[in-house]
Amino acid sequence: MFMYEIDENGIIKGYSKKVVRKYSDMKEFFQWKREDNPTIYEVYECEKKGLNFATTIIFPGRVGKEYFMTKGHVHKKKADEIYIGVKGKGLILLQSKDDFLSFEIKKNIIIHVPENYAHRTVNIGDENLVFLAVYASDAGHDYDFIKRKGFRKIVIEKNGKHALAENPKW
Ligand code: PAN
Ligand code: ZN
Repeated sequence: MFMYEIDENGIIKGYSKKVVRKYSDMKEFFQWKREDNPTIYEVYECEKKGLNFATTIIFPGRVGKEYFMTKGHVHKKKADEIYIGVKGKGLILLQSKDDFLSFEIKKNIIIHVPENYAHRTVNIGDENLVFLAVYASDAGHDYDFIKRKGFRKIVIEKNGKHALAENPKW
C-alpha cells in the first residue's frame, strides 16, 4: 500500500525524480523558433512496485503560433497509461499508425492512452496545465519518430483560440 499527495503546485510530495524541459532541449519539436529559453514543462515522478506516478506541469506560452507542449512519445513496450487532469486546460493528442484523436484534458478528466498510441499534451490555457500519469515502470519512452515527423496535427493559436492545423513535416 502506498499513498501520494499532489501539492497545490502540481508536485507529488516526496517525488524521486524531477525532469525539466527547456525550449533548448526540444527546439526540433516546434515548427517556429524563439530567441529566449523558457522552461516548457516539468515532470515529478515516483516509482513503486512496478508502477510510475508522474505529474507534468506545462507552463502557459507559445513558440510562434504553437502552444507549449510535451515532446510526445510512444512506449517501447506494450503498455497502456492513464492520464488524470488536475488543473488548467489542455489537449491530449493520440496517434497510432492510422488513427489520430484529440481530447480536452482538465481537472477530473480521466483519459486512457492505449498501448501503441503516441501521446503528447498541449497547454491551451493561460495558467499551468497539471496532469497525473500512471504507467508501468518498464514501459520505456521512444521520442525518435516524434522528433523527426511529429504528430499529424499541430495545435496553434488562431484568432485568440486554439485550433488544430496540418503539420507541415508530416
Ligand atoms: C508522461 C510524460 C510527461 C512528459 O509522464 O512522460 O508528460 O512528456 P514526454 O515524456 O513526452 O516528454 C507519460 O506519458 N509517461 O509515460
Ligand atoms: Zn507515456
